[in-house]
Amino acid sequence: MTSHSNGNSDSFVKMPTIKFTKLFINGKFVDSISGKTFETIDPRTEEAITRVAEGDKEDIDLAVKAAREAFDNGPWPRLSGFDRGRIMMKFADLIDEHAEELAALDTIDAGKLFGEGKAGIPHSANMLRYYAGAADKIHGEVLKMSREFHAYTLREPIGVVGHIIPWNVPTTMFLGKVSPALAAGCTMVVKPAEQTPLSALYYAHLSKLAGIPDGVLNVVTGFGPTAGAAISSHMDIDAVSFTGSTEVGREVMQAAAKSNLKTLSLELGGKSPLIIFDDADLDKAAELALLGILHNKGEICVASSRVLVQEGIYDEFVKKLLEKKKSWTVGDPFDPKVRQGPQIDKKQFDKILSYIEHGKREGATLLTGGKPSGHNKGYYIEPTFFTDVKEDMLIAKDEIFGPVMSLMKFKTIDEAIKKANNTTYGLAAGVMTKDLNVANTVSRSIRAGIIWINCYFAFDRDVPFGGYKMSGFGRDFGLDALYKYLQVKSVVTPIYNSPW
Ligand code: TXE
Repeated sequence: MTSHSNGNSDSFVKMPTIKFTKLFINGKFVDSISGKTFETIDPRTEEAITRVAEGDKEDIDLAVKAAREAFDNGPWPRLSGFDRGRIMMKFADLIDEHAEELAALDTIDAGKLFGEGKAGIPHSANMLRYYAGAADKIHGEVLKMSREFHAYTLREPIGVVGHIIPWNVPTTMFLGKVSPALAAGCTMVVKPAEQTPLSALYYAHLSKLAGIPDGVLNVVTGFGPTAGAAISSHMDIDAVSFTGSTEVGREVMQAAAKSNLKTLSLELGGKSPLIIFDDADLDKAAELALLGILHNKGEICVASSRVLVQEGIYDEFVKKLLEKKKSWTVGDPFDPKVRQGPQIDKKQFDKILSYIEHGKREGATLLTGGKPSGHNKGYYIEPTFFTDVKEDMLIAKDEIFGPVMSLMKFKTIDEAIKKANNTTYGLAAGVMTKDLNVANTVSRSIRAGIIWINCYFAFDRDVPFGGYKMSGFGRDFGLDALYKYLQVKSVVTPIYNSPW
């Protein structure tokens, strides 16, 4: 890495050297068949970092061919789970060794906080270790059937997997999808988001160094409607794991249905409620509400974008929230003092600002923020909080995917539950109260894939994560994610003259 100032602020940035910009197919970095490339933009400066190979349908075909060959005839699915696990452990160690460089790539490509990435990437590498430990514990069952027959089940890798991933947390997404599929013995094609191709290509390089055989893990950079769509409609891909918008999730599902009925898991958007009751620890509640919407600049599917506060503490809570916001700094994500970097790109920046304008027009009260955060360059937006938000306002219904909080008041637990469930989404929810009964009642009543009681963003690799309702189906993380890359085969055999 080379160090220099970015000229945009007084912070000192560590620019990574860009080493990998080509498609990774069958263990080699190659140009796209068309020879086309596209720019990847630094959201801090709005300038191109580099050009990356633009994969299209023909490149996806090549990558799938390599993955199919590696699955049908290669060693990876045939290795013992233990040996697959050893290679995955090596991959994880290499990631640890390169954490700083990888974190810097996610900072320039996605605007992620460098300090958080440096600490978080080894944590994400543990995903590989977690599933490596599970790789030799993939068992079927023995079934007694009847006196004349007995049966057992095998859990077999599902085959060639397509991972279509978004830009908001490039490393977590890459490792979260790839790790369980590798442990299961699958081979795969990953299409990173066009906004964030750089760390994915670096992970591909490290996978090769770790000893993952050629063809097992392919990375094709490119755009959604071309390379992405070629994955969802491919006749030789057995399963797709997609994270992204609900609209594209729907298209992926249609393409899967129209092609080979591949199995799917879809992790889509959210409009998650954080419910704060009168008896909650107010300080902590304000802290979590702030973090819940501003972490990763609100570009996080589980962001607590709807904060429901019980009327008895509402005014005091709002005061605390504003107090805490004072120490929240927006700026260059390499600067260790900064808590919030730039939005991913111009499209997202404009989308967020247009929702803010909508909120004002719809009659919500702008408590703070509401505009770009005054940097000369870069897609920076002020933390924005609205009060007097009504359930039917667009800012209370749509996923904004930015630092925009909608505050609402409630009187009773029933009203809180009703409001919390008044969404087409169902990804996450938080509840803050000292009353265990209230916490448990709310947890059971809310239709969402993860409920946090007196905490928020408490994720770990062993906790399954995914949506209810239009937030999708299927789970990432935990053993549930491993099982989605496995399929069950029942084997039946006769027993002659059994006395039992
Ligand atoms: O998502 P897309 P975008 C939400 C969030 C955000 C909105 C739009 O609200 O503002 O979606 O973001 C690939 N066939 N989330 O436009 O388009 C694409 O190349 C196959 C929530 O970036 O869904 C990328 O790799 N693939 C979300 C991936 O899909 C296609 C995270 C996601 O891009 C495709 C991101 C197609 N036709 C956005 N079109 C979350 N759940 O965390 C695009 N892609």
